[in-house]
Amino acid sequence: MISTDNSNTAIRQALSQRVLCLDGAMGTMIQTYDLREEDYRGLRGTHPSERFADLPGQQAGNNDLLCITQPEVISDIHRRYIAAGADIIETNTFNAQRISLQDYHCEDLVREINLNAARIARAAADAEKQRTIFVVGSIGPTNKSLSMSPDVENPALRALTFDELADAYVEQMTALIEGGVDALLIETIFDTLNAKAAIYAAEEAMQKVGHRVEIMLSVTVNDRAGRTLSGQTLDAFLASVSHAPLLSVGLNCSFGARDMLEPLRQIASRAPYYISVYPNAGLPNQMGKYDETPESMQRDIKTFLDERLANIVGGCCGTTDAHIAAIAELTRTAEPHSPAPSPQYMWLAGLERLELSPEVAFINVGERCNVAGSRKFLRLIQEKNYEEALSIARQQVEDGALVLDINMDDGLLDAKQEMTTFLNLIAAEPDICRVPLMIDSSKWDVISCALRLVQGKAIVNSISLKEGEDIFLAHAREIRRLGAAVVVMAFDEQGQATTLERRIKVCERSYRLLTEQAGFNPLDIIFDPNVLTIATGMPEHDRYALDFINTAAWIRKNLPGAHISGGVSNLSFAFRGNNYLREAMHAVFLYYARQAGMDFAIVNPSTKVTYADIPADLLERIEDAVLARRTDASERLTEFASLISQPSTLNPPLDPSGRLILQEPSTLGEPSTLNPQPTSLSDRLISALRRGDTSHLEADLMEALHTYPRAVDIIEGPLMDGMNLVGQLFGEGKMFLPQVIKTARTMKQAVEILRPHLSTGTSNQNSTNAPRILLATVKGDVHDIGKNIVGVVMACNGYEVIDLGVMVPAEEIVRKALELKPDVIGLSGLITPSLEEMVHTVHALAEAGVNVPIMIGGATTSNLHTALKIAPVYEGAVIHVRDASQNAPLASRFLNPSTVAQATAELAAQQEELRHKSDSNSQQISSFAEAQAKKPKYF
Ligand code: THG
Repeated sequence: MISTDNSNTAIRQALSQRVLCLDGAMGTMIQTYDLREEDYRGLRGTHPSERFADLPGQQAGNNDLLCITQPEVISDIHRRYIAAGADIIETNTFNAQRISLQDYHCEDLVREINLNAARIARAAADAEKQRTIFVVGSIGPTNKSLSMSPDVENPALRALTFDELADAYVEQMTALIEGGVDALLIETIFDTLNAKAAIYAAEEAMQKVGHRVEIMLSVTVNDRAGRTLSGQTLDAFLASVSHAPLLSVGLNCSFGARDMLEPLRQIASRAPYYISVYPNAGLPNQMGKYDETPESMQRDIKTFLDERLANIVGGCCGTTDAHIAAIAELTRTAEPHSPAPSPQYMWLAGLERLELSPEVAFINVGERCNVAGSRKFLRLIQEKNYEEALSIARQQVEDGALVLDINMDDGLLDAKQEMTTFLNLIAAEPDICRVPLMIDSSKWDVISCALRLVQGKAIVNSISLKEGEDIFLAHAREIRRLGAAVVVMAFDEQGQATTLERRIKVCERSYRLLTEQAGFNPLDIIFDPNVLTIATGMPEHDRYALDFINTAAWIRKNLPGAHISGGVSNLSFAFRGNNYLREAMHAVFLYYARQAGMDFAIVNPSTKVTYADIPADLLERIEDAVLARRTDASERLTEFASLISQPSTLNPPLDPSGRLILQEPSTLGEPSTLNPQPTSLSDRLISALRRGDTSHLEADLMEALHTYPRAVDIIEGPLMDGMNLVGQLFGEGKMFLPQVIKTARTMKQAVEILRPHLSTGTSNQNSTNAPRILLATVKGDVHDIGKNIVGVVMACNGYEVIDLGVMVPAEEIVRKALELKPDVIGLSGLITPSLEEMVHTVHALAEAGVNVPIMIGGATTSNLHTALKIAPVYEGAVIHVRDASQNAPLASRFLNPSTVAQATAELAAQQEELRHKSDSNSQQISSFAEAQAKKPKYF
């Protein structure tokens, strides 16, 4: 067993004293060497070799391969960054795991690339004799998401499993550690579950090599709402990775430095680690070049350092050694950031964080998604009616549940499979997965599988000492590595603890084992001292509730940090069928248990009965039973219960003095809904789309069919208005991506409901053939997250989507365009060289006589570049699309005969204006000679 102590690494010591400078982008620097296909393959260079001559596909762009084929180039880049003043250099391994390398048919080179990369960087670092240079292994996210489905038809699908990703990372990280890196930098995190897989893998890799290195995380904030692409807030992200022994967390990539200030302040104020920040050199401009000069970036990073927000600063996409020199200069005098104190309260997370602060005080966990605790939920799962099963989850959140318990344990169900399906479906519902989940199962394999599916910080329900210490500890350690809190039942080898003494003994023993041997944070431990059924008529059961309450008080006093929970509905099983009485008992129990320190409870969140509302005579009898105040308490309560005639009523009839009127039937109306529907039909449709709420969609659309002249008018009227509103809210940061996708799915349902009513001959919504969109990531580029999202959104909008994948050569796109005659073509690309490739592709399409609208999207693309470089080579419309929420409304404008003329004219005018402006601006650009004179000198 190797030491878990990281407190003395040299990099940690350096960070305690000063701000360190991280190097800049690898890609931008590689571009300065103007490498060609033959160079990537190693056919040319200092040690030319035929080894990779026959690798299929294109290799230009496969930067990680250069660690084998052009080590001098990589070494030279490290040397240039060190000369510029970097204290930390990153290995050239951002994509060097088998999942990404598969795109280049290089998956068998993982070990060699990473070993080489680490050694090249190490050698460059060690060659510097004046200063200590640290080497960190660059670990990218891959282009697959563990939390989001790649397929519109199937939100439960995942392109990759946690274990596949973790295994790929273990392979990469093992080689990096062996090659001598000081730390692993898990960077450009867009999905926290991917990062959790990397953290999990890092632990395993360190165990394998028998050597510990530091772990650093860097997240990418993807929209103006300050969330990750997978929808988490930064607070939720921090909570979800808080189990890892991190050296630093921070931000990279994103927009330019200026837009990082707010999120940086947020993360720096909360995270109990050193803080890193390494922005892009701004957003790519029309030429695909990055606008921020070393001076302007220096100014922005100086504001971070002046506010003492960072310990590590550097550069991401678009930065070069000139930028790093400017940044390094700042670090010489900058005051380092002091990490925030460790959190005082428990952190849990879904898409949002839940902090158990004194203001929250109490967490009610919704019990209804439990096949063992709800006949209705069981039936829905048996019938695979997931839609309605999800609505039970949603209703509980609306009713105020702060956490949702999910339990699929049933003899006739495949619990693991059902858990997987349901958790993946929940992940696509932002109004449900906003809250943390409680994974409830008595089967370890169900728990361990479930923890690999949730990106947030969940709670495991439960583990116990019933099978002895070894299993208890093994499970606890695994839960910790997967980043969850845990409910510990008061069971041991002898069984369920029912007396006060035994409950205390088992909880105390569990606490010691968890904190002293499994490395558990006491704040992440929740004891369940067993809520058992009272008033059963058996005297042995009389003290069950009271003993729970007293155990809770003891735990609060003696086991610092730990929490207390219980399944409250168990208490009243003796009164099954009498919901009012049951809920009244629960209210009384919670009233006393909360005072004793119970701060979690698994309950039905829709309960309406409160302690204060219970009529005095009933209250007395319930308190007698809960607090074991009389030996005949159980009898007296049972007697009272039989007098309450309407067993299921929640609002018992009271007389004017507040006493129950017994034996009077009463009826209970439907509970009023929390969100009243907007009144006008079009408002209702727009609102349904915006909220992704399909519950009234069918009825509203049927009504619309009577109001609007043609079905297509509904799509192009209120539904498109809804999509536009979503696009606008997304742009303003008021909605985030999972919500946009949910909206798109609602649109899909709407289109499907309307499809039988769409007559032929109308614009793009055609009952016989749906409009067809051809999508491709252009040659040289393997990024496809954005393109895949567009595919989902367009499919939802009734388009037939033909996705040609990544690295698609222009000829292939032309061939498919001629063969399949799409109504619109979407070209995607993330890296700068893709801009040129897009010009080439669009030109080739034009040559082939294609003139359908082309949509351009991806990080480096811009309105300006589209207007200046792409649109002029094409006869039809070339439309730049800012984000995936815009594709459908834009496409519809260009495909609808009644709007196309205006849309085309507006686009032409807008692009003309951009070209004109750019013309007049270019007057100020320095002459070639001036530019040459400013050329940095490297050699
Ligand atoms: N401790 C912990 N976890 C738990 C429990 C616990 N998980 C399961 C359970 N106990 C808590 N959940 C429920 C859920 C429902 C009910 C009781 C406990 C319940 N259901 C109705 C009944 O059985 O009468 C069924 C109603 C219906 O079918 O709709 O009471 O103690 N850690």
